[in-house]
Amino acid sequence: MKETILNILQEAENYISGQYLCEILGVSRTAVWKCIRQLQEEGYVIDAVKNRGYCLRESGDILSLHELKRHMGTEWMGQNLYFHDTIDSTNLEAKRLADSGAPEGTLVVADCQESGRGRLGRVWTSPAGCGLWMSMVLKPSFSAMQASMVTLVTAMAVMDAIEEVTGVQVQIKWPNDLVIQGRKVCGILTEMSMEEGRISFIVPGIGINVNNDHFPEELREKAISLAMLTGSTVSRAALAGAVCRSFEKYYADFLEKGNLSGMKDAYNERLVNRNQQVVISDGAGSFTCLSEGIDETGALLVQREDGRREAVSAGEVSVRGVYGYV
Ligand code: BTX
Repeated sequence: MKETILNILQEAENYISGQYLCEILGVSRTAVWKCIRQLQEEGYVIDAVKNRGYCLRESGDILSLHELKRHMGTEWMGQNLYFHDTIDSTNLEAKRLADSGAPEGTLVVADCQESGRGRLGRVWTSPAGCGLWMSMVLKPSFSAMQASMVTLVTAMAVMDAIEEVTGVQVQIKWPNDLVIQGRKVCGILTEMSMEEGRISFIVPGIGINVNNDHFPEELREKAISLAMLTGSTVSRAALAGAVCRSFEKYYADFLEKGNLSGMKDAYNERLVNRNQQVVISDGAGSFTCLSEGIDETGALLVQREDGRREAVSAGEVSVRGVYGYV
């Protein structure tokens, strides 16, 4: 019933009388009032005026299954949707679901992650009430060789979604970070499971700092949130919907072409350290080179100091600027 009242208030542009709600729900005024109180406790700003009824003022940044569904507007991504107030990690949960038969397009969103994960065993700080922590399940038929490109497809999707929802221009730090003013606003962790040489599923996990007003000491210089830039609260549910819609578009292009040729130029335009010196580190050590941009497989084309050119594959490498993170 609470859900129905919320839907009615969200669709209405003006006051809805208590009497009308009682009639169509077939319940007492007290029952309606209880639901209104619950919605207010969840954060909805609802005016209650005698002789006029109820009017929903704003939804602000409420992250819930209801708000996520309302903003999804997708064909397949997020149509099977899970929301958790707190979870260990949305990537871990998406992998558990994928393992037990969840379909392609399953989406897991959490308000807070207790064990948010970055790449190579690193920690992703995921406090409650301010970030968008989400993981998607893909069950593709392409080869494992193409899987690393999914991270770049995801980065494009998130970049467009952030711009659509906030108007903020984002840059990409190859292969899996989105940055603004040299600070990380989003990280992407793509994980894959194989069986008998074939991909059984891929889980791209996205962490976006949305409404954080501060970061722990160790991240203060490295991290930024969208609200810190815009000065206003951003709806995480609206952003999640925009990410999923944009992902469907880029992923379709990737599947059609089998590579990133359809988005390579747009990716390179936003590459934060394009045509700059970067330090690449892998298991064997590190070297300085000029970063020229990605090719259509998503590898980073670099020129070594002795003039040799090579393509560096994403994976177990990290890239940083000569003077710092970018
Ligand atoms: P990464 O290994 O490239 O980045 C991790 C590093 O980023 C950390 O070592 C730390 O320095 C920094 N960092 C940690 N938390 C934050 C933050 N909130 N904002 C900015 N910088 C931070 C990047 O890994 C991939 C992160 C993916 C996170 C998503 S959230 C949903 C999904 N579930 C999950 O457990 N991980 C993914």
